Amino acid sequence: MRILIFGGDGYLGWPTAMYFSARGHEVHTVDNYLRRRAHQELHTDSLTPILDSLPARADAWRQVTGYRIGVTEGDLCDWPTVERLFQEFQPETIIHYGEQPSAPYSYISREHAVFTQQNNVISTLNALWAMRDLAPNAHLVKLGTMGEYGTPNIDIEEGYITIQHNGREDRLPFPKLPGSWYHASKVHDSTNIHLGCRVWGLRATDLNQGVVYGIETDESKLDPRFATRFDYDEVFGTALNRFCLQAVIGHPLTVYGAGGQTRGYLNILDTLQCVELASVNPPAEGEFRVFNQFTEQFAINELADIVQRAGADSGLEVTIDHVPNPRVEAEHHYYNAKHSHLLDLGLKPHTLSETLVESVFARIQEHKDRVIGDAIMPRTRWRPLDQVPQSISG
Ligand code: NAD
Ligand code: USQ
Repeated sequence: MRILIFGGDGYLGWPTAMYFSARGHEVHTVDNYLRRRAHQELHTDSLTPILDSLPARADAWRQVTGYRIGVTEGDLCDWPTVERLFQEFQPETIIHYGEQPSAPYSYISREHAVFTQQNNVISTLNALWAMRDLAPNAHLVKLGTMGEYGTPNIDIEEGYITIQHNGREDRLPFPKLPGSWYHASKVHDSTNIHLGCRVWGLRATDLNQGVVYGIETDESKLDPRFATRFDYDEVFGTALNRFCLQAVIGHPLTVYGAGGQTRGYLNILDTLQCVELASVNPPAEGEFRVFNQFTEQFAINELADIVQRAGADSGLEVTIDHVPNPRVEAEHHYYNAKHSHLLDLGLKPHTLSETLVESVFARIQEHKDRVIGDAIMPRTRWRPLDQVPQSISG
């Protein structure tokens, strides 16, 4: 397949580019280094050293493996860039990771909220228009998020729910209750992609992904220059990755609030499997498919306990702190999200275990001297302290 990867310099995009390239696909990546610039803005950095640019990464990959990964350094919000890419590369599959992915980043200021929604919504709209005019049979594999659904007090279905109302029945998009300006940008994307499928007959799969953890893939292990980024700071680091790093450097685990917040999680290896399964099994013309992409669900307290036990096995003394929650979110809630579509296509999940956490510890140990300690504690709040009511229900 000719696969165009939006956001190919990112945590997930770079391993995906190597994964498909190693399997003989023709891969072209696009990135404007938004993520690298955001880290400069916040004085943070990836724990793992990564090469200076996407062309440098692609060169190293070609030297070692003989495979070529194409690169465009450009902004997906810039229509001429997107138009040229589609004209020249003629993609059969577009894997769209190229968005601003952090909920805290979208709360830093009004400008950050506006930027997040502009960047994410416009990049996706450009992809839809490019598909309509230049690649109408291509398949858009779009990274959405489980956080689009929020935490409703009913089971979460995969994208659609059948509703009976006043004696009539319909299958409709599952209700969305995003918890951040970032998560809301993904809801807007989903609405727009669905519209493109209904009106223009486009093919798309929305992968509502849970929180990803892990540092290594089969390809990244081949050479230190193939490492993907690994972030642990309060803005870009995600729960389990942050806890693993905190355990290694002797920082108390930062459980936000009561720790009953439950989310879907998956290993980075399973992101690669899922994206491949979606890509090689495209939807029909006009079909907007939604897959919930995670393998297990955990409450934050459970993750902290797993990391603490893995720490004990590795000789690390791990303590757990309940820090005041900087977010506005339910801390005790019902959560049962369906996730069978990818399993039906053949997904073989890597489940979370203490052994797996210990292997992440080992990789973190290697780069421990690069940790920026004051980037760990949460500072970005969903609302100013003086506006927080005595009790928050969710
Ligand atoms: P990332 O920030 O590492 O990767 C996104 C890449 O896209 C970055 O390299 C960034 O520079 C690039 N990008 C952003 N806007 C761009 C634009 N306008 N033009 C060109 N390039 C642009 O993030 P990630 O963790 O790899 O996430 C990838 C995708 O998966 C995101 O859409 C994110 O919302 C989604 N996702 C991530 C997770 C997770 O836990 N990491 C979970 C669910 C969904
Ligand atoms: N949390 C803690 N302590 C921490 C960090 C987070 O308790 O140190 C809690 C948060 O309060 C939240 C949960 O862990 O309840 C998840 O937070 P997160 O920062 O790991 O993940 P989130 O902000 O939801 O965003 C991440 C990715 C995003 C993706 C999303 C998937 O950054 O790109 O869309 O996970 S999901 O959560 O399923 O929507």
